[in-house]
Amino acid sequence: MPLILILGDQLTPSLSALRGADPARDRIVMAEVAVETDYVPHHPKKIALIFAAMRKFADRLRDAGWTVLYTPLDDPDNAGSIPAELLRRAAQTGDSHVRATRPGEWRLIAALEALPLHVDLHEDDRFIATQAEFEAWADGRRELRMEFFYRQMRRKTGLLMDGDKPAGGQWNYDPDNRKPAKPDLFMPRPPTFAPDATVTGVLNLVEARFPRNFGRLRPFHYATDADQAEQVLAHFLTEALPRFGDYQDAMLSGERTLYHAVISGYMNIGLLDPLDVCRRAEGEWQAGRAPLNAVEGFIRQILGWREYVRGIYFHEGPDYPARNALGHRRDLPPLYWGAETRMNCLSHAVRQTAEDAYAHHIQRLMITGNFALLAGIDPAQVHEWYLSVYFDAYEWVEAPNTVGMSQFADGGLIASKPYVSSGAYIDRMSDYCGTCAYKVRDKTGPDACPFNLLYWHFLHRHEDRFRANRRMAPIYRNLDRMGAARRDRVMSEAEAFLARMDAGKTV
Ligand code: FAD
Ligand code: DLZ
Ligand code: SF4
Repeated sequence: MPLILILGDQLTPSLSALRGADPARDRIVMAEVAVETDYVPHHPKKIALIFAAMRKFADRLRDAGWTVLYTPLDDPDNAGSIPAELLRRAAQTGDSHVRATRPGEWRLIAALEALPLHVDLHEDDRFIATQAEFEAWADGRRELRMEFFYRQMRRKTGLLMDGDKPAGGQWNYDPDNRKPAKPDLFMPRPPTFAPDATVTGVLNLVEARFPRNFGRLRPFHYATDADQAEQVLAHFLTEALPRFGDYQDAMLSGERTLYHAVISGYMNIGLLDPLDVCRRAEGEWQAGRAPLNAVEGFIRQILGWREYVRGIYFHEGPDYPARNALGHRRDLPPLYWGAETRMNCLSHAVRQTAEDAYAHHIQRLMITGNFALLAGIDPAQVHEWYLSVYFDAYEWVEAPNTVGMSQFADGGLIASKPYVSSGAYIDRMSDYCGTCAYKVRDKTGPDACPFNLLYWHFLHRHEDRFRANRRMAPIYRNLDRMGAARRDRVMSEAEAFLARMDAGKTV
């Protein structure tokens, strides 16, 4: 009789580990454990979301006739880790077989494989591509670009396909999707959910156990079961999807979610099915309720990026999160953990992250990620920050996005050029600069926007690597045009800024 392990991000009734199992015979093991809560200092909202969703899923399994051996975090017998809980349950029940769906993190896979029990790991087929499919696609390719993997996934699923051609004649409508947003009275807001008894119990536990973790626990109104997650999705499809494309890269101080779906946290723990989400979005286009540029852009994030980064994580192996191709060594400054900063864009992104455990993609990539890359922060510390603070952060998806896409620490495996920008891009795409203590138009001087100084500092210090990059040639031509005296001034002001930051001064 096997024990069936279900992890906190595997809350799906059709999970491969459950398939073929017998509720009358087999027992399910679920556990809230310190090793998982403490391997990075997760945001309290993230821990609360996982625990509440685990408890509700366990109830649902019990209603369906399963025996669930569930260990809450404050159970005096809690053995503290997933392997230790499995050993404890094995000793209790006399079972020495474990069936599990492959975890989304090398660390936990290794821990399960090291158990002195017979462990069967089943493929996590909640993803649209199998790892074998990704490996076959990657095999022999010089470059592993998302765009080509995405086209293969379009062909495989038939999503937005017109026979063997992309619907509308183009694979990618991104050139249409770069508009800044204006505040709008009718901006959609994702549905919120008042805590029920289960959620309240979890909130009290998390409050007592994680008082020092970065981030605000309350108010908490995320969805914590599949029905609620479905309401969030349904609301997004009707209210926000039609404008998702147009404003995908926009940032506004007063609007934290804009036209984004805020569903990653639910998809990543199994409350929503990615293929179903894509088909539902396609249906909106087919019904004439959402334009193709929006629907294609949205589907690409899930069918393309989400599947691709998972493929990369498992293709590259356990050392991937530790890569540091640019040799960046600076410590993550305290402003990432909420210390004061005069940079309005960073202040907004970090405050929102502390309050919501959510920031949308462009805030993650072009504000917090951009600054860390420009400032030369150790990518391992950046990785730990992102893995800790977002409600959707699991290593298989977070590490490729942070280490690869955002910090270029994989040497350009995911990104063909680094995602860096000066203040001008942030000014164009947001309303942050108008009320900032720094002046976005100042390139040097006491009020110069730090993104302006650090942008050139980054390009200058990594000239050997990037000057030959065809896509960066125009940028290096601008650096050349700057002239030696001006360039030296920018570099010394950038150095002075970094020295102040390293000394713990407010920057
Ligand atoms: P929307 O903008 O509405 O997009 C819809 C869905 O597409 C998302 O729910 C998500 O599932 C998927 N998606 C979009 N972009 C990506 C991407 N680059 N990679 C994978 N899936 C994507 N996403 C996570 O799920 N977990 C993470 O830990 C995570 N860490 C990130 C770290 C950095 C540095 C960056 C730049 C991006 C990260 N992302 C991560 C990707 C992306 O920012 C989030 O998926 C997105 O912001 C989630 O919000 P949403 O549901 O409103 O997304
Ligand atoms: C992230 C997380 C946390 C905070 N806590 C638990 C837990 O107590 N029990 C559990 O089964 N899973 C938890 N998780 C999710 C795991 O860390 C996740 O399964 C791995 O990181 C693999 O993606
Ligand atoms: Fe950010 Fe610079 Fe704009 Fe200030 S001026 S908000 S630091 S980009």
